[in-house]
Amino acid sequence: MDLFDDPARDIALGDGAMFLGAFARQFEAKLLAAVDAIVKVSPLRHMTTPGGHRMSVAMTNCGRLGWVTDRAGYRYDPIDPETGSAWPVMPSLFTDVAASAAESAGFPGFLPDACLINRYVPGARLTLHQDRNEIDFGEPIVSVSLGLPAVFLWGGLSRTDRVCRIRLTSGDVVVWGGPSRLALHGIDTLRDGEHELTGASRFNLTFRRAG
Ligand code: MD3
Ligand code: FE
Repeated sequence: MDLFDDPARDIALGDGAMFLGAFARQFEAKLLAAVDAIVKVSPLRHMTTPGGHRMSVAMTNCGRLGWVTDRAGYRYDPIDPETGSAWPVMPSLFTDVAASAAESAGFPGFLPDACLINRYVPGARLTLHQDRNEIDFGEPIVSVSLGLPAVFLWGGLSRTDRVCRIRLTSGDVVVWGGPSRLALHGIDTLRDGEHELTGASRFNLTFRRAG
């Protein structure tokens, strides 16, 4: 049996990167209800990269800071540029799930101030990149997958490293800290499918200490 097919399993993916299989499975419905409430205030939108490309992933944020991109660059901003107001407050369930996942992976005391909400529909993808807009690379990043499965691309620290493919399903959590914090990563083109809670879509919550 493939290790990744076991529904509840923790696997070290790399130095500081920990896969917590099904860690958030019991909170799926509540997490998605909170996402629904957030997108009513700060809607999902397709942002533009500094190079002028429209992202296939639709995004919004909650928490004190939100990740945004436009022709001027990538950054964290306390104001949603679409609404002109602060991002919705981060629900305590989000903070609690992120902090307990981080602690399970060996990073106690994680207190996220930014949650990026990504929505993928079939055909959407996220090309290999590094996350380097945060102030302190010593802080881990926690990601929670919800809805349709996706293939996560895990590229190592150099563009010449080979890329591993890891299937992420609803409720899976991955914590990226230590040397893995600056690894290249992405999401392969989402395949068609139907999930009982999200229909033909996948959500990813990415928790960060951004500023
Ligand atoms: C590995 N999101 O928003 S989460 C992103 O599923 C992003 O939406 C993907 O990459 C998604 O920037 C992947 C997993 C993830 C997030 C941050 C990382 C993996 C990471 C930072 C360093 C290494
Ligand atoms: Fe990323």
